[in-house]
Amino acid sequence: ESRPELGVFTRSSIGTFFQDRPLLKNPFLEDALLQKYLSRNLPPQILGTIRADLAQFGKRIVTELDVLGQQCEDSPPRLQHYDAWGCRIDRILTCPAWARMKEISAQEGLVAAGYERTYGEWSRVFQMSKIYLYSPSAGLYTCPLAMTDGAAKVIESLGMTWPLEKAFQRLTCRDPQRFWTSGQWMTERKGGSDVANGTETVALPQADGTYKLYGFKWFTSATDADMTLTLGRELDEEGFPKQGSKGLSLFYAEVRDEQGNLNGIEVQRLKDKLGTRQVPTAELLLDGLPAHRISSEGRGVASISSMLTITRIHNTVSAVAAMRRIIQLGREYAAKRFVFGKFLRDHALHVQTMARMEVETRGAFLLLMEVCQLLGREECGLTSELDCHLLRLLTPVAKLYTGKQAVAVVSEGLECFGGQGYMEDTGLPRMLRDAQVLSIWEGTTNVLSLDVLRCLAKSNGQVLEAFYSQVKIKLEAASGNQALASPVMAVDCALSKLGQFVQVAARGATSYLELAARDLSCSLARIYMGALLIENATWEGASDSDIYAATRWCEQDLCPVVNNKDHGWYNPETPDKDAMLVYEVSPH
Ligand code: UCC
Ligand code: FAD
Repeated sequence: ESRPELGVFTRSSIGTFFQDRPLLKNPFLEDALLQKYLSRNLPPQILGTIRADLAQFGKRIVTELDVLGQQCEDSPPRLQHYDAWGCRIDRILTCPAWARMKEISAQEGLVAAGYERTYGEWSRVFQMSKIYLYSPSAGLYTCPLAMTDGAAKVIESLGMTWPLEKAFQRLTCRDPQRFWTSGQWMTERKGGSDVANGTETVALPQADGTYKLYGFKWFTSATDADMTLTLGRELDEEGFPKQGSKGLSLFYAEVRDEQGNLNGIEVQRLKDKLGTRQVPTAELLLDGLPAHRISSEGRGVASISSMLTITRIHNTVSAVAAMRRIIQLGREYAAKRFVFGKFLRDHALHVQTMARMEVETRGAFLLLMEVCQLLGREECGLTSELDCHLLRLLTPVAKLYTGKQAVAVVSEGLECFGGQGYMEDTGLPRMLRDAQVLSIWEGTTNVLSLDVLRCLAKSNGQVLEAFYSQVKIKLEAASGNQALASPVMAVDCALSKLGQFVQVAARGATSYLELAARDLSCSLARIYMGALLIENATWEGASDSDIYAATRWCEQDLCPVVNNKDHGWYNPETPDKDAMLVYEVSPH
């Protein structure tokens, strides 16, 4: 019997086995669902061009952008308060890769594509597909792009009066030298959710009709932006700030003057964050920031809501993209990692784990694309009233549900790499740290659930009507398809339960609905995703895996709000019981 070669483990020799790393392959070519979605939906005359653009961009992600994204992570922004001669400069220093991302974003039209509308109603699907491929490699440059897109949308909605016309051109151009990014400064120390009561910033009118803003913005991301949209209060006749939501107006401000110095802004400090470390997020003192009021007086929140719609859709893009990327890497790794006598991909239990992640991702992806499709149609004037209601409802539903899914799926995804999934230099842990913010910024899960309630309540039943009829249309298209009989029945049954719940709940107290808001939003998400998976599986080009995905999705509780109601979770005594549980005092 030959002795093992012990020499390989001595001195500087550390063994001969090295695990092959998971390779990033062209994320477009690797994404069967995206490709099928495009083939199913896009008109033939644009399909080829869009596919070619995405395939080319996918290649660029692998060969160029992914490395830049990692550099953004490795060289986080810094704040330089003073120059060598003691002058206060508050310069935010970002790395060359971050600057390069700005140039590439302009060249690739990552914002522009949404406004050029080259592909008509499909322009948003095209733009968001591109950002979806880019996001996991973007070093979070998707954050400024989201706000830039949102600002362009606000300007387009409000109309292009001076100086907004110039800003709009900059935000939506493809010329890297002229391209601007925007901030979105809404959060102050007293409140990021409760903006109406949390905003202390005051807007002092100037003789020329402009304003100067004085206040403190507690979170401002991508603070290296060129301009921003922000909220402030005007003064009443006695000189006091007008209170509440109706006291807030929307302002446009340019962050720097022509010499590049900050315009009446002091950067207090940069935030020390769990994730999104690539992005500078700062606390800002506004000390006379020159600004233009761009909403009518007191219509600040309503006017910035179109920005919220866009940034929440971008948030959904990032959530789904993170799930898709961890699965792409995970399945690559599973074909290379050899344990217990076979590759991971041949261990049924491992593949079952990944299949569960895949089903979540498919549901999330289809909901994302549905929202993008609706947005694109709305922007081309092609939406019915029903479509508009649906877009209003599905935007917060998609944001809140996919934000939570992303954390769960990416966390499970890290485990697929074993200990390596926990090692910073693999680049994998960053994905989990970055995913965690998706359920916090742009409205937390609870706050968006209340937004869902508000939008249901405001429309006199029409929003829910839109939801129902869309789900029904999708189910009817699958009727007669034996392979889909079981998921169709499950969604139909959940829809009826939801209907009964809403009818009863609408007659109850507001507190009842408030307690149910999160479960209701979750039910809306699961039912709609079920209908979309069924619709996707009904297409003639669908595969067996599409049918299987729809079946698996619909085996879960699609309408948890009803089960939880039956458990008495929303009863008048429940809040006290919940408080008892949370605030139990130690007996010693
Ligand atoms: O977090 C932020 C940036 C992070 C970095 C960028 C990430 C990009 C994405 C990721 C990519 C990687 S910026 C901060 C975001 N902050 C929030 O999302 C705030 C969360 N809070 C809310 O959403 C609240 O629901 C508020 C602030 C909107 C509620 O405020 P009020 O004052 O209570 O407002 P009201 O009275 O409910 O609404 C005032 C008006 C109403 O219209 P009218 O007056 O005509 O009846 C509402 O219907 O605004 C309308 N409105 C909306 N309209 C309110 N929300 C909406 C909406 N979502 N859509 C349409
Ligand atoms: P709070 O409102 O204090 O919420 C605390 C908790 O209470 C949450 O769990 C929330 O769900 C819950 N809650 C609040 N109200 C209710 C209610 N009525 N019913 C039930 N539960 C409720 N903001 C900007 O304006 N611009 C930016 O660029 C920006 N960048 C950010 C970057 C990062 C990395 C982070 C983490 C945040 C950023 N924010 C930004 C702020 C972000 O939008 C807010 O943190 C977020 O909206 C929540 O507000 P808050 O922190 O005040 O939390």
